[in-house]
Formats: sequence, structure tokens, C-alpha cells
Amino acid sequence: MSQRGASELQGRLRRARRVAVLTGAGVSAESGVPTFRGTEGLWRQHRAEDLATPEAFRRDPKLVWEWYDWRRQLIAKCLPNPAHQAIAALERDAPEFLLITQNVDGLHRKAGSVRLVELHGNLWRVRCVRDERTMENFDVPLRQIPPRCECGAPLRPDVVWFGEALPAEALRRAFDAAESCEVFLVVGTSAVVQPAASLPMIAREHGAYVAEVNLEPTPLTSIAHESHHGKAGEILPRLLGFPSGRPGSDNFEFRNSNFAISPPDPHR
Ligand code: BJW
Repeated sequence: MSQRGASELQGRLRRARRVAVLTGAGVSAESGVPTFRGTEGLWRQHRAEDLATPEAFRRDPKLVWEWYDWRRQLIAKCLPNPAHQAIAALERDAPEFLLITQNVDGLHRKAGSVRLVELHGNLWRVRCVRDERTMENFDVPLRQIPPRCECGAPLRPDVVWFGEALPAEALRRAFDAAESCEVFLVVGTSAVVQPAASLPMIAREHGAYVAEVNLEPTPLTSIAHESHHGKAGEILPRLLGFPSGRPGSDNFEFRNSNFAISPPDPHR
């Protein structure tokens, strides 16, 4: 059941004490960072199993690091866009706030976001495969592939690959926020990768108002109270009431009250 109408989001945000935002690769697309899925996505050129699994790294650390080195070089040139900035501004207005990002590019922090958790790690951190020690590394390009720890062991990107556990504290904070927030905003994620994709469902089940911004419908669209289809960098500033946004491109869908909550289809 859906109808077109005015967005309730700004009013909900004004009244809310607790706000949570979940972002995915789409929020950085307008900064020039490639997304994973879709026609231009990274997985069109590379199989996830060859590059983003612990098995792939054990099999061929050089190949995996070359891919990450390429992405680091690309992302090093990217700047936050109006969507990152609108989310950072939203945080400044909210008494309790958590930004939950699946992105590893560091652009939210660059835009000024402070209260955030990075569920899938960070491309600018590396981890020793021997003692698990993590450290920042901003070398672009890397001086050595694979880079090595001072103990001599190889370093790996401090990101979460398929089949690996997410950082426990980040995950705990994300679930707490989903369970307790009044408004849950989802931006630029295909919502197919678990456990992040479950967070909006959990928020909705716990009574939050759920809003989504994405270029296209996702498995979340049917459970969101409102869905906005278009570019996040154009829609979000206006939607959140930060007037630098350009009007005109928002294909807005307003969903009303009673419909069943169904789980997302991970194979979509
Ligand atoms: C725009 C836009 C614009 C474009 N404006 N919008 C339950 C069911 C089924 C499977 C599983 C399950 N639980 C776990 C699994 C397995 C697996 C999984 O989910 N698989 C599914 C794919 C089937 N999950 C895992 O393995 C996770 N681990 C785990 O659960 O461990 C359990 C465990 C416990 C204890 C011990 C051991 C294990 C780990 C998942 C790790 C994901 N890693 C990656 C790589 C990170 C590092 C790197 O970057 O290299 O994370 S994969 C990739 O997908 C990356 C992303 O963060 C993640 C999500 O992608 P995202 O952000 O949604 O991007 P896209 O490209 O998919 O979508 C972009 C969207 O933006 C699109 O919708 C566009 O339309 C939109 N868009 N431009 C607005 N301008």
C-alpha cells in the first residue's frame, strides 16, 4: 500500500531524541567511489570470492592487495559530497545519534561525522596477520605489496570480508541503536549483506520510523515508511532541511502504516 505525499521525516527528526542512520556504498557514489553491485559496481569486474574473502587473501595476498591499493588510490582523491555533509549536520542537531556505515572509505569522518561505527572496517587501517595489531596506513600507493608489519608478518586490510565476524563493539552499538531509535534513516545500500541489512527491520519492529534514500527500490522499500528514489547527494540535503540541496529529482514514495514486515531476499 503506497501513496505519494509529503515527507514526514523532518517533523519526526525534530521530535526525536534518538536517531540512527545506516549508510552503504551509494552515499559515496557521487564522490566518485565505485559501489559493489549494479551495472558499474566492483563485483561486475571482479568476483567477490576472489578478492573479499579470507580464503582469497590466503590464496593470493598480492592480488588482493593490488585491488585494495587501486581502490585506495582512487578513494584518496575523493571528497565528501552533500549527502555525507547532510548526515554530519543531522548528527549536530540530534541529542542521541549513531551513524552506522558499511563503508570503508572514511568519507563520513572527513565530512565531520563523529558518532559513527564502521561495521565493515576501514580501508586506511591495516592489521598484522600474526598478532592482530591494527595501525593506520595512508601510503598511496603502497610502498610494498603485500605491506609488512615491523614484526615481519604480512599486513592485511582491516576490513570485514565475507564469512568474517563484524567488529563486536561496533555491531553491539549498531543493534542497540536500531532497537532504541525513534527514526532510522537508510541511505545508499542494496540491503543484501547481513547482518547490516537486518538493522532497518529491527528498527521497524521496535517502533522506529524508517525512511530510505536510494537510486532504486531495494528489499527495504516495502518495509520503509517512506522511500525516496534518486541521488542521495541531491535528495538528502533537502529532505533533512539543509537547503544547499538541489530540488527536482526526488521520485518520492510515501508508504502508510499497516503492512507485513517481510525479510529481504538476499538473492535479489
Ligand atoms: C545510490 C547512489 C546514489 C548508488 N544515491 N543511492 C544471512 C543470510 C544470508 C547470508 C548471510 C547471512 N548472514 C551472513 C551471511 C553471509 C554474508 C552475506 O550477507 N552474504 C549475502 C551477500 C548473501 N555476510 C557475511 O559474511 C558477513 N559476516 C558474517 O555475517 O559473519 C558471521 C560470523 C559470525 C561469527 C564468526 C564468523 C562469522 C560479513 C559481510 C562483509 C561484507 N564485506 C564487504 C567488503 C568490505 C571490504 C571492502 O570494501 O573491500 O562490504 S562486501 C560489500 O557489501 C561491502 C559493503 O559494505 C557491503 C554492502 O554493500 P552496499 O554498501 O549495500 O553497496 P552495494 O553496491 O550493494 O549497493 C549500493 C546501493 O547504493 C545500491 O542500492 C544503489 O542503488 C545505491 N546507489 N548510487 C543513492 N548516488
